[in-house]
Amino acid sequence: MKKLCFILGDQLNESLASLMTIDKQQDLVFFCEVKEEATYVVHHPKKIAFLFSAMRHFAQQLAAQGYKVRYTKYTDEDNCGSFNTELEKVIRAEHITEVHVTHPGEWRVLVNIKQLSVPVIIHEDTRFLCSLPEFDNFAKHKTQLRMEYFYRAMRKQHNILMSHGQPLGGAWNYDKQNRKNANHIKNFTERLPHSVDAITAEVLELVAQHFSNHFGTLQPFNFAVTREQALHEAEQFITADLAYFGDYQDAMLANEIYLFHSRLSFYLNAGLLLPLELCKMAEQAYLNGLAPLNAVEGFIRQILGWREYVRGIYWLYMPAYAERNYFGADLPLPKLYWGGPTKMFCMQEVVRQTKQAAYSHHIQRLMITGNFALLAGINPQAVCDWYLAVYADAYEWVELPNTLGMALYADGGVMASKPYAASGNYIKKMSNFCKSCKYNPDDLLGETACPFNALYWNFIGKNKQLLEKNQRMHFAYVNWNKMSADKQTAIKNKAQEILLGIQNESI
Ligand code: FAD
Ligand code: DLZ
Ligand code: SF4
Repeated sequence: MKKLCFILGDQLNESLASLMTIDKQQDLVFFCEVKEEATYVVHHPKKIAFLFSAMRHFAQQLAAQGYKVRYTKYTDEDNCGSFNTELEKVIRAEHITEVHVTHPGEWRVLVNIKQLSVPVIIHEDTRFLCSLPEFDNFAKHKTQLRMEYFYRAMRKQHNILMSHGQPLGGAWNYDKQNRKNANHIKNFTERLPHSVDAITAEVLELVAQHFSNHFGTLQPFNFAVTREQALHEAEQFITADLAYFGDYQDAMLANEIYLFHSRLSFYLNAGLLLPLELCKMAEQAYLNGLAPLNAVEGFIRQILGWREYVRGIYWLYMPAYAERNYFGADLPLPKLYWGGPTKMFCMQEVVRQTKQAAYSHHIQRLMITGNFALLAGINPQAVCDWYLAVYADAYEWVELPNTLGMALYADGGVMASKPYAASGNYIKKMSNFCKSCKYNPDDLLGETACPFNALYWNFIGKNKQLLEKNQRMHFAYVNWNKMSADKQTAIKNKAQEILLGIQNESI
């Protein structure tokens, strides 16, 4: 019997369960760069370059440890272009009798890989802290799932920020302290430089040649592409930025992409870093007095709570989840998401940052591009394809629940207890964007009124039947119901004018 361990581009870790089951001397490890994966959405060139370079470095590392590694490069002449065609080729050539793979991160890949001509053994992805059966068990018999209760159970189970069975500091969550804007802050940590070695240089040339038609700029390229480099990124975050992570988690600034965010999602999701080690590093920083509890708890909640929770939701509800469209939203994705002209400074700036860095921090994804798509009624599947393409940390297991569920409420409340809908006032409070904008965030109906305002109230009015009974929407409907019929009509007309303007690129 000869086994093949197939390692996907987002599984670059030595602890993989599928690697543990093979015999180094006899069995094969296989990686492949294929057109189907690189083009099923128009991935950002930085995302493709990061993954191909990280895959090649990891393959080299395994070969140096004595594994028998076979690697198909994107430009190999006989590259068949998809996972399964490449796998069948190796199965035939190497007389493989069994394929071992760690649970893929996307439904579509899981379904396809089971079609191979030899038995396929799917191993649990032990990088995650909550296994899929454990999540099913958490979800069983509950009428409504909420992240907060899942998170508390995870804190207890993994004994993180706990003392004698109680949360450190006496509370589970310090989110109320984490809502400051950062308009007064001028200095942020300089990014670590990562040198471009021969492997990365070859990949950059390949990506420039084959993917220049994809949205996004390839250069400058400064991603960590090995575990060692990713660990340096993590250490830099813990020592320089973690202390401020909580306070400024929701703040947004023009020309400042990262603020105090960790920018570690690329490395976590690709396998270069592990979630538990990051939680432990953050906990230790608190115990050493390097960062306050609100910051450390906030950071740990994202990883131990949200990240594990969205994965559980994805696998619990797929494949039907991807089709959900609670509001029946059907507007095509406007060109401004691909850098088309817009006078809305916030949208222009977030799309610009995204194009440059293949990154945008959580609040920008949720409250700018996500909020706008929700209010304008853009088709959820089109929005999800955009998020999957443009962010270098995007894989469907994490992108879909965040976009379709959290940002668009298209799942009708599985992920979020209410839609994250907001008017221009929120953006004015949490960013410095409005100061550079042609629109006025305090105006609802005038010529220069912020488009988010009429779209927000139009969304509230239009979806009254679906949302009014939600307790958390109470104040919005008290205010909507207080408005005169004339004002409500004026809002609807203004929103129609804006929606038309979005299509003809005059907004
Ligand atoms: P930090 O703010 O420093 O947070 C620390 C870590 O916590 C992140 O690295 C990430 O691993 C984890 N995390 C934080 N929030 C979430 C969350 N909501 N879900 C899962 N993990 C979380 N995250 C992705 O990794 N891939 C995606 O494709 C993705 N798509 C998103 C789409 C939308 C519409 C929204 C609202 C959020 C999305 N997120 C996604 C979650 C979040 O925005 C990113 O994880 C975060 O911005 C990554 O930057 P960071 O590493 O600096 O995170
Ligand atoms: C995102 C991506 C891209 C662009 N290319 C490849 C590839 O050529 N080979 C590969 O193994 N993985 C790639 N990936 C990551 C996969 O899309 C990801 O592993 C699956 O979607 C499962 O999450
Ligand atoms: Fe965005 Fe409105 Fe502020 Fe302009 S005024 S930046 S459109 S929120």
